[in-house]
Amino acid sequence: MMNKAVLLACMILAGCSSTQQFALNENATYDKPRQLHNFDDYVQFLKAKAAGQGVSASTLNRQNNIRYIQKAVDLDRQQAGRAARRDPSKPPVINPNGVTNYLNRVLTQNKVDVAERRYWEQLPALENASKKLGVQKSYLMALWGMESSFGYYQGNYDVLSVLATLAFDGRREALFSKEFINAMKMLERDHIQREKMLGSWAGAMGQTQFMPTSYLTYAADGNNDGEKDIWKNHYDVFASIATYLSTVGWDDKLPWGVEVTLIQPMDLNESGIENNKKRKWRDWQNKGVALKHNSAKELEKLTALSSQNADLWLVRPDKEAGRAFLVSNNYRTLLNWNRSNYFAVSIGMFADRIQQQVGTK
Ligand SMILES: [Ca+2]
Repeated sequence: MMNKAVLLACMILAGCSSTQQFALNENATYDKPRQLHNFDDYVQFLKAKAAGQGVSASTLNRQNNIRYIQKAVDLDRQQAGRAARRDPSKPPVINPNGVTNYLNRVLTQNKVDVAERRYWEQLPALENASKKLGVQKSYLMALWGMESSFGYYQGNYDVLSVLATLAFDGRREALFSKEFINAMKMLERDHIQREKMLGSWAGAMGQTQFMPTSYLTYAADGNNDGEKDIWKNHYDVFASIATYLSTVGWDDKLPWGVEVTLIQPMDLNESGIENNKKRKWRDWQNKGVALKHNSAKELEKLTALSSQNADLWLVRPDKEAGRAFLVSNNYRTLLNWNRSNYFAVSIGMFADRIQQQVGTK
């Protein structure tokens, strides 16, 4: 917004020391070369943008030792490289076992066993969040287990440093500079102290692995002590996960979905989670969609979906040759958390297995 334009608290550039802040508009761009000797200067540029969004000079000046973390750039490029490596002139190679391979890797029996133990340990905190916010306990467990291995892996990178580094690197500058500014807002509001503000190489924090923007939007105080502690307090961890899901549309009367089989060929265009592709169970059934497994558990889920007259979408992550799923809006909610079909299917199946193993929702 131009009327909130550049506001110079320090008018005479020659007189600016590093301890004085000037504020920059959110659309300001950095025009010096992205070379390591300019990194500290770039950090000042990001701080000036944070000042433009109301972060105080005292908060900004207290954040020293924001360092360039080469490892974060390497990991980010590795991730981008995997997506870009294929020859763009050739059609993408689809692995019909993509979902299965992914599930074999992330959803092991050991993980389900650990989830069962943790479930009983954390029952009061799970109950609290589940009842107050309307998300089944098994899904809170599944997200907690996948995101941080039940709180065990939270990452120990200095969050301001990795966010500044990834913004400076430039591949996703808009995203990471916004996260840097929101991390500064977290410090300004005293949600966390700098030395404890640790996270993954991409800046995801705590047992929920929230980015700063998600923290500011969805973190919740589950034990009513005035703090939203996603790092150490399980009441806050589960309340935060549940607040995220319920805010983006979770319905605890519905399961995520069921695995299906197509008894007659269906055009790939019928699948997808766009609004205009939703149908009721009867319509899908008439088009040749059937339950893949006729177990009591799958029948119970299908009954919940059909008796609620839920909108359902057909999802085929590995295209024609791969597995197919009929999913509720809850699945779309999981995609809001992480835009990967593999991830969303793994959370749904993990929740099902947790529920089955503990014998209760
Ligand atoms: Ca709390």
